[in-house]
Amino acid sequence: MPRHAVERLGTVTHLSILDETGAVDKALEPDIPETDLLEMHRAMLYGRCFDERMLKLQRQGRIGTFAPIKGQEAAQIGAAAHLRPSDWLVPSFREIAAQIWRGAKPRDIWLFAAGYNEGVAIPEDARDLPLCVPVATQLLHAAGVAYATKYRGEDDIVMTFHGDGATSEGDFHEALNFSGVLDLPVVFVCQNNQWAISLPLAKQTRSKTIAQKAVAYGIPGLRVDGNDILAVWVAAKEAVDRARNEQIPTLLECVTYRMEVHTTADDPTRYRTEDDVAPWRKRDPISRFETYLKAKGLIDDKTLKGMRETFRDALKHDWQETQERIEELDAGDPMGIFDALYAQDYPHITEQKAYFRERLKRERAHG
Ligand SMILES: Cc1ncc(C[n+]2csc(CCOP(=O)(O)OP(=O)(O)O)c2C)c(N)n1
Repeated sequence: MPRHAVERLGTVTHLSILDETGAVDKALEPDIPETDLLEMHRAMLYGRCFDERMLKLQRQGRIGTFAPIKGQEAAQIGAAAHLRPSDWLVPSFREIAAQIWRGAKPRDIWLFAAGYNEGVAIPEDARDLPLCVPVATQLLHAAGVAYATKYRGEDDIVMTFHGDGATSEGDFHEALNFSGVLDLPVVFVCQNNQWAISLPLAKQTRSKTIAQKAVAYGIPGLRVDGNDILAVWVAAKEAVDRARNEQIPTLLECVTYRMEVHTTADDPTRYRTEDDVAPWRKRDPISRFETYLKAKGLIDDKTLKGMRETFRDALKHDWQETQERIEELDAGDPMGIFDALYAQDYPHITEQKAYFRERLKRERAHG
């Protein structure tokens, strides 16, 4: 026969366990210890409170621009929950909840957002890369880190995050191909939040799903309700175990929604309406998880109110400390940005330093 199917490409599955009313599919419900459920809930709620606080700080002119996470807490915590401290987190720029889960301090996040290099210094023992603004470049960093991990014979894995917009970048495709062909222990978590600034998903790709893009690279692709922490947890566990035990990368698409502005420099009323957003308010990842936890008798309204108050007080205290530090700090020499990021000089960094030093000199000479 001159034309025949070469291969059955398989089916992309969509997993949902906790629906938007908080009802659970008993057959699929994972057996997660109660303490872990509560810890994940705490991280999601704290992430939400932190995000709200950060938005206020930006609106008051105290910090610079940032990318809010509202609505995407389940996608981040459900995935990051499987990382061991020695695993690697390679974020984009919208993963504050995951970064805090890994140990990032509010003070450092705020110092960075206020423009101080001290906030972006990588602690000696951390295996978290700093946030990465050039869209999709972090995916190649993640593949490289995974390659190094494998080369060293370590059993640590890499988890990297990206948006739906990032899948239109060449770096995304190179990273998936490289990881697939070299059998790298990496999990690509796509937070498909339906928007890349003002560009809706329908204009981003003709593909029905993001997960199916994995098929082209011969790696597993999974799609989950990204606002369902249980579904994200189950799928991410599968992906992390596969990366660790079999050195097989996975593309995990979490279908979610960007409830807030793209960044604080954006005005979404110019390109989407309340009718677009309203259905997603009902799908909020935190309230549905709370319904589930209440049904299990693990939390009640009084506890929730207390948690919010505790977080609010802690954030107030943390901001006071950050402010005191800002007063002590001199914005200083812009060259310091290199010191915060690189442990040693590499030839291309030396070159960039020389270029930047010259440029600063020229700019200063011209006032
Ligand atoms: C290489 C590159 N091109 C363009 C931009 C400007 N930019 C910043 S965020 C963004 C959209 C990213 O969308 P997506 O990947 O879906 O992530 P989201 O912002 O929704 O989390 C663009 C185009 C950039 N930062 N880097």
